[in-house]
Amino acid sequence: MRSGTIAVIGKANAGKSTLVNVLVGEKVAIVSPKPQTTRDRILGILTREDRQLVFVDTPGIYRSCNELTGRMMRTAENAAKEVDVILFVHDGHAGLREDDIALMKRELARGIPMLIAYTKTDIMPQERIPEDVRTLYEAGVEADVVPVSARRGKNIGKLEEAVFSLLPEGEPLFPEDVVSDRSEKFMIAELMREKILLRYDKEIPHGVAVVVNTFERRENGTYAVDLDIVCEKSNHKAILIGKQGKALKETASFAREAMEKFLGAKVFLTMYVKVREDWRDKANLLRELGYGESE
Ligand SMILES: Nc1nc2c(ncn2[C@@H]2O[C@H](COP(=O)(O)OP(=O)(O)OP(=O)(O)O)[C@@H](O)[C@H]2O)c(=O)[nH]1
Ligand SMILES: [Mg+2]
Repeated sequence: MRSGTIAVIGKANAGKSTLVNVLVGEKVAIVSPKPQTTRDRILGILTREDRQLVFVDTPGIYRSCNELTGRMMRTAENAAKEVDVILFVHDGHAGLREDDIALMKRELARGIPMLIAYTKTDIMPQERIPEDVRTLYEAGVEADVVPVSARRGKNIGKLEEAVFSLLPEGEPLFPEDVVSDRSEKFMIAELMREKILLRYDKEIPHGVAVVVNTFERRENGTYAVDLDIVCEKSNHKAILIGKQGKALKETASFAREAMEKFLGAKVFLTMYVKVREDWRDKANLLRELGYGESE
């Protein structure tokens, strides 16, 4: 039996959460086309007869511009300590730049076995893959590169085997039926945030926090969910709600569908939009909204 933890790190929007979801085979982390989707460290756990791979999904590496992103960077930084393997996710489609190479070298310097998942190969010219692998080799990035497409499920088994081969012998850390360390209530809040990320632009989704006030399973098997959508400016509130509440109604309907799929039961969803002026820059509000400093 081999078991261990794998820090999944890389630039914002590289495709880390998508990759963790396909490796685990279940949705444990939300995904969106916008950078800074993941705000917390989330464990995604894959267990087979001979192995347990505990993936640590992290917020993407991004230039921090407020208290929230500062905390996100520290979360990513801390997650890469004391793991067995670092899985560096590189967005092949975005191109290989000097700063990508510098980031990879910085991670290699930790002295932890590292693999590079070169992802999004489904949307890029195939001849660029060996070219980039050669560039990495010539730049002295001493890590195996596994080209994958998380979206098409290509080479995922190969990536799993490459990770597996780097893990130490050991007993599982989690029961075999557990796929995440996060509660259903956490995922409900995240699914709401995912649909907001998809629906709204610019600063609006980045300035939203979702707080679940009620999450109850009723006797008939349905769920009652009541949540607050907290934004940072009153004009954001107006945009979130939209003309005659249309934007919010549509977003809520997508979120409810996703929640029902996740819980496998009918959901009754109610919500309020609240304003907490500039909450992303206020440590006390960050704590109140569930973004307190992690360990
Ligand atoms: N075509 C293609 N798109 C992908 C692939 N993997 C991820 N994406 C897309 O890339 C975008 C970002 O994916 P995420 O998984 O949220 O990226 P992330 O690295 O977790 O992003 P942050 O949490 O913001 O740091 C989404 O629109 C995904 O659908 C892939 O293999 N192929
Ligand atoms: Mg993510």
